[in-house]
Amino acid sequence: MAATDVAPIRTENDPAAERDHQRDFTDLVDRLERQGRDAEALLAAVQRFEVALPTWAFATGGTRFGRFSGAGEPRTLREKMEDASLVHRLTAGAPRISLHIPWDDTGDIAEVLSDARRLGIGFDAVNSNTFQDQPGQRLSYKLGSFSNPSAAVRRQAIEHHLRVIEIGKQVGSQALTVWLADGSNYPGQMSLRGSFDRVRECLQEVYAALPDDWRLFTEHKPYEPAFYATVVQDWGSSLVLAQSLGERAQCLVDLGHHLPNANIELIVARLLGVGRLGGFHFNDSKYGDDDLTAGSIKPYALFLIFNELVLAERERLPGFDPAYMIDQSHNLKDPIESLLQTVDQLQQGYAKACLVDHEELASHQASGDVIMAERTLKRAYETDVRPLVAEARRRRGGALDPVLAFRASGYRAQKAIERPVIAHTVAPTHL
Ligand code: RM4
Ligand code: MN
Ligand code: MN
Repeated sequence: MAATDVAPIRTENDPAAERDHQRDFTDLVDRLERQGRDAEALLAAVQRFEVALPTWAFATGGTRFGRFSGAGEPRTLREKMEDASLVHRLTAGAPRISLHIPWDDTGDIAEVLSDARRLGIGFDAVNSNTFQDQPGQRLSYKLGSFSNPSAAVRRQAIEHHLRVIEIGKQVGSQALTVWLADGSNYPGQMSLRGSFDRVRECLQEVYAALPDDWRLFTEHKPYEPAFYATVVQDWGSSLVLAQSLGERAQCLVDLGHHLPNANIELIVARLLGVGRLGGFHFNDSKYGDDDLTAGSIKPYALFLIFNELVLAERERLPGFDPAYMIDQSHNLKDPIESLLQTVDQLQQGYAKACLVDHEELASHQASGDVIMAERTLKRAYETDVRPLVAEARRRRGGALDPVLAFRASGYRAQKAIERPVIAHTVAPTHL
């Protein structure tokens, strides 16, 4: 088999697992129906749930202390796309990738498009990168890009964004995500107001260059690499930017980009309330921008976020159209396995949120019944929806258990042979 062919994957052929699944699913349908829920409608909702995969999450990640690469990791965009298409086939819920430029700028869009067609994947938001200097780059971003006091550096950063939009147009993206590392490490290093004004001015120019059917997502992050003051530090700064740009500018919420104990579902509710929730970078964290597998640390918080989203969906909130994306770094787990786990966790979180009886919740809220209101949420959260999401995947050609199907397939061992490590080829993402 050529290295570019899609490896055949036996999704399931374990009769015992199949039988157990049928019994578990029938039991769950029975339980749901006793609660007056329509299991088929829930299945259809889970089948509609889609999330985009980040190309930068397929190679082994690292920390600033080191990187421990795994065998068979992808070395090129084509190989990342092969892995992405496998994740989609097993989960039936991840049909698009999110490109990061210049990491994914191969210089040959026609080839990227033909690979994407062959692999059956599409393109979500494109991401810019002014947080690193690239080889041969004229001016340095060491002291900022859009916030840089030098007009020439700002111009270079704007030009980069125009190029990202150009690539996005060619692959059929409809959104640009801008995360800026701009900020300072020491008081006095930069003007706190001036730097924000400069970012806003540059973004206005980028926004003006967006195609009419595109959105621009501003992504905030409290610290790292800036350790004293980040320019787009919090959702308030992100919202100010989005509102000053125009209707098609919205905020992106990366679940790891909050100071400890922030109530992310509340932030989501606020952004929804003003029509500025653009999308998500799903992941999980214990301390900071840890980029861990979604649902691995705070699954209840993930459910509460989905609860806000499902409520907005049910209320048909005007303009509600969040872009769901993953942003993770895998420095210990096999990246494909982590992404399979992630999509499964998101499918479960979403399914549980779909189980919330919002009418009942509203009536408990109105009568001030705190216990019953909380129980309404907990009843949904504590339902074991695994048979439901497994069935949803299976009906769309995916696997009952994506991680086990992946392990049974021998894909990684095959790729370890096809993808020998070539020195200096793996982009040091998230280092
Ligand atoms: C940042 C941020 C961005 C991502 C980069 C690689 O921390 O989360 O979304 O593009 O990492
Ligand atoms: Mn992110
Ligand atoms: Mn991040």
